[in-house]
Amino acid sequence: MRLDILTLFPDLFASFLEESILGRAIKKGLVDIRLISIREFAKGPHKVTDDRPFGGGDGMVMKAGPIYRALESVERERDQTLVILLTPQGRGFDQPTAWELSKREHLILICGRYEGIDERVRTGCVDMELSIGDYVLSGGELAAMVVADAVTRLVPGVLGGERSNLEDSFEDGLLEYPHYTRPRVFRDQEVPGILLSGDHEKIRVWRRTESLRRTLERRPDLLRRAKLSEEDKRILERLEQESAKSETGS
Ligand code: 6GU
Repeated sequence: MRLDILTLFPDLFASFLEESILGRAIKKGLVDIRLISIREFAKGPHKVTDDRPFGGGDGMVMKAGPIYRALESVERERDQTLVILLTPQGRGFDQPTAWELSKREHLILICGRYEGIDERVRTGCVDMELSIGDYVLSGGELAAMVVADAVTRLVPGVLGGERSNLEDSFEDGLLEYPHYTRPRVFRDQEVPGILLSGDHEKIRVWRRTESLRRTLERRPDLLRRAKLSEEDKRILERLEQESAKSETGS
């Protein structure tokens, strides 16, 4: 997969791209990530990339010209290139969207600054607008890293022999069960006995139960969309009865 990131702050990406899973994926040649500095496509001795808004008001607006020229400098894969603008006004980025994007050969991510970007960037060259949540970031750079990370780990081969991404939270629409490693007792807190029992079937049921319990307690909204088996539904019924009981104090 090819990923081109258009930004005013390319240096922000350096350590992110070197570290861990993404860094290895780049070294293995599974993903090719390039940073394009929008400023290099600005004109004049001062390389100005923003200007005052028509109609007046506070704040500056990113000019369309440098972004258009930066985009035109990126070679496209026919029918496979998707141009994405990171903006709080975009559609919410989630795991199904990450899967959808992971199937493309080429993504171009444009990092806008929060205050604004000339509307003609949206209307003239953007295929999709994405937001990573309902809060304000000063620029799209952190959002671009979030999207790059979530998408590239779904590219075949990137996760290698590690746990499959199908086990992750959100892949089946549930939160993950609790994890433990050595030591068995840590500051008076013990690992649940079942995990030491060696009984794989019991461990599987325990994990599924805890996964469902967490989702029920913390993100009941996810349960409505989750893929639930008949076993899951039985477990959930029991968990709901338990919590009803503890609420009435009986
Ligand atoms: Cl994509 N950009 C900015 N500036 N703020 C955000 C965002 C994006 N997503 C959530 N907040």
